[in-house]
Amino acid sequence: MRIDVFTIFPDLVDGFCWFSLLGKARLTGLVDLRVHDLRSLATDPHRSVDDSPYGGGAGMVLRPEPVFEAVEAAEPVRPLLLLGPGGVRLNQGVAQHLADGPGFSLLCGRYEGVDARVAEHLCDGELSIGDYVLGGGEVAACVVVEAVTRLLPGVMGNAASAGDESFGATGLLEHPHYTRPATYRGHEVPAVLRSGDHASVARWRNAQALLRTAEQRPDLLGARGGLTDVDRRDLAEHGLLERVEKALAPEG
Ligand code: JF5
Repeated sequence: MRIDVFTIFPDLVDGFCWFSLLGKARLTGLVDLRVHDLRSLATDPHRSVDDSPYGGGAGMVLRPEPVFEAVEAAEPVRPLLLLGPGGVRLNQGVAQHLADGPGFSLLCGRYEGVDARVAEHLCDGELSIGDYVLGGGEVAACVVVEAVTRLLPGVMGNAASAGDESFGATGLLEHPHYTRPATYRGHEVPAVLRSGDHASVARWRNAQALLRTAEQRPDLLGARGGLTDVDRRDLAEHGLLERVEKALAPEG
């Protein structure tokens, strides 16, 4: 998959994206990530990329020329998405949609904003990572690149992991995980996980995932269509059905 990122801080994005499984995927050629410096084509002595806003006001605006020229020189893979709080909200579905395609590109805004002609006449859409304001789109770009590339076949170490986890096939938060030691500072690993009974472990994990989701993110259980008969059975087996139904009641 090819991904192009346009930014005035290319080292920030490129550096982040050399770590861990994403860095490995770049080394093996699975991910062709190209980070472009918006200043690279600026010819003026100060290589400026910003200017004061028409109409007045505080702060600076990213100028159209360096952005249009950098994008046209790179011929990036489309869609080209502008990062900013006004865009379509990134979620697991949006990440999967981008992972299913041939690639995409990201433009990192900075300053008080980007000249509106960039969004209107150069970009294909806008993408947000959440309802808060960042100093620039670089960290948001890293979030998008990581969320998408880890879904690509062959990028994650364990092929089963991507589907098992939170927001995967189940639409639930994950069950809790444990590793050695069996007792740490007096806190024990649940006995069922050490029983060797895989069917019991699966029912316990489903009950735990349902409990966590009902208490922390009841909206996710609603979106999934509530509890199934199997869910009720697994919860009842562990004495958790009443607690989960209480958490899902209209008053919360
Ligand atoms: C940005 C001007 C873009 O702040 C963000 C952002 C928030 N959620 N998703 C992205 O982007 C950076 C800063 C200033 C435009």
